[in-house]
Amino acid sequence: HRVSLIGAPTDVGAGTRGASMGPEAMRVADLQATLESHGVEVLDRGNLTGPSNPWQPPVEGYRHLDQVVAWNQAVHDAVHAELAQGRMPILLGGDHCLAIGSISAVARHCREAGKRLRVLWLDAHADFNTSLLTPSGNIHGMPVACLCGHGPQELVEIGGHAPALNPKWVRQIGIRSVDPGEKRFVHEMGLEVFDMRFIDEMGMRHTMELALATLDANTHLHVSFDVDFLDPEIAPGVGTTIPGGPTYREAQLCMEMIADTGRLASLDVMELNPALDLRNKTAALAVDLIESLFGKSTLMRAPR
Ligand code: DIR
Ligand code: MN
Ligand code: MN
Ligand code: MN
Repeated sequence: HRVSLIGAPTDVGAGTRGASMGPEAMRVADLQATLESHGVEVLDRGNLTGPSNPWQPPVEGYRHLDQVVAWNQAVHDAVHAELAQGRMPILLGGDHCLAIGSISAVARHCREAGKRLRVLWLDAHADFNTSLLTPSGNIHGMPVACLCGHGPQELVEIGGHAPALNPKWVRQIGIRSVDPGEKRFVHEMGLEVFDMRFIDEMGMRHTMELALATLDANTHLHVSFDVDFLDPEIAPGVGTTIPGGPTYREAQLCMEMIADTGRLASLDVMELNPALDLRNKTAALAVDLIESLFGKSTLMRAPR
């Protein structure tokens, strides 16, 4: 692997300030050296720049739409440039609205390179709101819908080709907070969601076997990791904590099974909020889990 770290220090899409400090917190938690210790070549491209957070109320169902578009355009260009050079981008967020820029770039690269795409969305939330469904206007609650073609034109068309994603390419894992209108829309669009009820009943192992089924040698696997996926007992440093998430062991297994596929080709690590963290422990946990994504395991073992 040749990895490029891209910092996107903004919280323009969120309802709580502080995710803008996420990239630096992951650097302080030693992300680069940790990956290098596993034989990964890492370039830190530094931070992207964009508009500051004006902290305004929503307009026609969107908060900070112009700022969100500017940041996503910057993310799109940066992520696509790394993929075009054969590198693996790791986007350090920043709030989860930036997955629109990141995943639209991944989808564009897959079209250009003739690859199949599979997106794993690890999150407490479905992020499938639209301006009409959203209770908050916060665009970090809308990226999956935008990527599937439901959102403002400026965001839906950011990769030049709309929609960026077919809902069939997406698997959501860990979901436990979906707004009422959003719930109907998830159902209507046929999104494949492995919610916490499913994980409780089937276990993380079976869940991941299903979510990772039908990958092949030509599949580009993108992981969009919202840190609020994790149980808040272990990961308090996020803006929207929802109880009842995966435990430390479940999260490790999830990451290790993704690593075993050998298909991981791009990654977002989003919504880490150092202003709400305790001595950077959520950042350290995120780095620990990223290590597992890159193949750290207790023993040498053959992938299943
Ligand atoms: C909620 C919260 N569904 C909203 N979304 C969050 O405002 O749309 N996503 N926090 O990560
Ligand atoms: Mn390309
Ligand atoms: Mn979330
Ligand atoms: Mn999210």
